[in-house]
Amino acid sequence: MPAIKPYGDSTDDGLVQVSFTLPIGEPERARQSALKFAESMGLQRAQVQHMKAMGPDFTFFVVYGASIHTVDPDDIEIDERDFPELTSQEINRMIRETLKRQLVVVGACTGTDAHTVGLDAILSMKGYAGDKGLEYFGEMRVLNLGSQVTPEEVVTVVRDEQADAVLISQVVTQRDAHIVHLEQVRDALEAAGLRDRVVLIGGGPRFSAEQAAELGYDRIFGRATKPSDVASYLTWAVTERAKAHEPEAAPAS
Ligand code: B12
Repeated sequence: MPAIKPYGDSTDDGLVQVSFTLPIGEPERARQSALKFAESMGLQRAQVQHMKAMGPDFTFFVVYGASIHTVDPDDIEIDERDFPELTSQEINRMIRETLKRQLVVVGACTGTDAHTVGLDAILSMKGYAGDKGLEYFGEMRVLNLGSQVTPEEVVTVVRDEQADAVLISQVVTQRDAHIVHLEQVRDALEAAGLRDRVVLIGGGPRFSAEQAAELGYDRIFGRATKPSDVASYLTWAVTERAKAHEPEAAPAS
């Protein structure tokens, strides 16, 4: 496929609309600064379509212009799903047959983060976007610890409940809080000798799957995650792990 440009009014005209805020109040200087900034972003024939003072020292802009840049879709590596998509029947059956007990899931928003809607979307029976959450699965036992949970509380519940999986949600990204909070849970589980006993999953709107390795998580889920994807991954990962730890069958005598 050839390199492509955005489509505005006609093929390859490159027209895009961007919005941003500059920390400047004085209107004409702000407007010209916005145009100059747009030009330095590679926008030609830029026009300020909308500008609005945001208090005395800030101005919000919507700028329209023709981008000089192109993108070749063939250069892009798509993160292929590396776990099977399972139906709810398959999920319950796999857990029953492999674990022979319920799969125990502990979920929490840790640190200062009080955004629980994303975690609830994944865990609660009502789910998200027409998809049922993990509580829907008869073979899963879900412990939703809520928000502002400490890593130590997570460790205690994981140990007491002999959890198979830990799901941590982080929404606020200011000062990299989402990264720090995930690392704290990982470190606390490691210090307690529990890290290898659980499938550790992080999630939130500003994460991407590639961050799992650098954060020492088994999987990271980002924006608009479907609960059924998490249920499929979790079941697959926990049952694969259980099979790998099964004692070898004694040879027939
Ligand atoms: C609702 C909301 C709140 C509510 C939260 C109520 C609650 N019980 O959750 C309240 C009013 C308390 C709140 C407070 C604050 N908020 Co707020 N809030 C939002 C808002 C409007 C919606 C978030 C939401 O519910 N999304 C819907 C869910 C379903 O989406 P989601 O979280 O992305 O979750 C999905 C995926 O990410 C993923 N996922 C999420 N977690 C997990 C976990 C796992 C394990 C997995 C697998 C997947 C997964 O699956 C979910 C389903 O697909 C957003 C703006 C926005 N439109 O997004 C701001 C927003 C998140 N808030 C923001 C801010 C700044 C704050 C405050 C700091 C404001 C303030 N100055 O006080 C405080 C912080 C409070 C705190 N200590 O955390 C900023 C965050 C900026 C940033 N990037 O850091 C946002 C983006 C608004 C903004 N544009 O500035 N907020």
